[in-house]
Amino acid sequence: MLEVRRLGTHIGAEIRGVDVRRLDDAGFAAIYRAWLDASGVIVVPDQHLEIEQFLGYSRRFGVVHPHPSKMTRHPEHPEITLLGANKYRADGALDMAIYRRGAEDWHTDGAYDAEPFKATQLYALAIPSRGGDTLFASMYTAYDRLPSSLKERLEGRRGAFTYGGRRKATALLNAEDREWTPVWHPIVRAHPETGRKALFFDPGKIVAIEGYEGEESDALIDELTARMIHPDSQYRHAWRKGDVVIWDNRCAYHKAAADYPPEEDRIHWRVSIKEHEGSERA
Ligand SMILES: O=C(O)CCC(=O)C(=O)O
Ligand SMILES: [Fe+2]
Repeated sequence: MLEVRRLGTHIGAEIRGVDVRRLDDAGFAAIYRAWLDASGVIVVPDQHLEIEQFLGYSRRFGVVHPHPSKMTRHPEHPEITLLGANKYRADGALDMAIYRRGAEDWHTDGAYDAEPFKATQLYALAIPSRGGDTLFASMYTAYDRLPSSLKERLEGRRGAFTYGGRRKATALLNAEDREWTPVWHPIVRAHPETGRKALFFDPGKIVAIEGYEGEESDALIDELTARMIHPDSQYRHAWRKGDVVIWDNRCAYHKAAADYPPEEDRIHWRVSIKEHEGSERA
């Protein structure tokens, strides 16, 4: 029997009693409902997946797309990104872009794309003896708790986003893929399935907020950065081998802790999932 247990107060649920390789439509519908109800973070522990089974389960959530970082793609399955693989360079130095991937800022995945990723899903292949958690926080709570004057200032405004943002952090991209034309998204977005408003913001990818010039835009970005996360809006996931975790980039922020012993392995298969077939760069 499928069991759903809440994790954080505002975000996260764990599903027990399922094997995602053998899930009928009613079972998947229950998981999907729990996912929407849990602000978009679902943990399914103790799975034993081959790569095609992970892809097959991921495709039930939407359309699986290759990530723009070509150098971290699985050599035979471009839709799979390998997290944490090849983190030592040939000269023995730790590649910080790989080790600290996803750890610089709280973020949502794919804001740089005309159609940001609906979801991201990870499957844990190797987990270090300590550290290496992933933190999640609700974008619904972030929006709900903005002062009403700020909500008014943001209503209808769009942000411009690129892959590397203002820092131009593009180390995981091939040289020919590093130039990005900004794309525009509303900063306050109603979730297309739940209808709830969420703060769609990413300090590492936003370059400007529409209607504000230079310093004013930067000041507003700093204010939103300070207001996007609340201690009680979070769930911190401590990984176990075999965990499948999916998050909804339309209502959940995340961040890697990147604090594990670098000489140990922390490896995941990762997929980016969209709502639609897209024509974005891949
Ligand atoms: O490795 C992690 O914990 C998450 C990294 C990340 O930000 C991502 O995969 O999008
Ligand atoms: Fe991420």
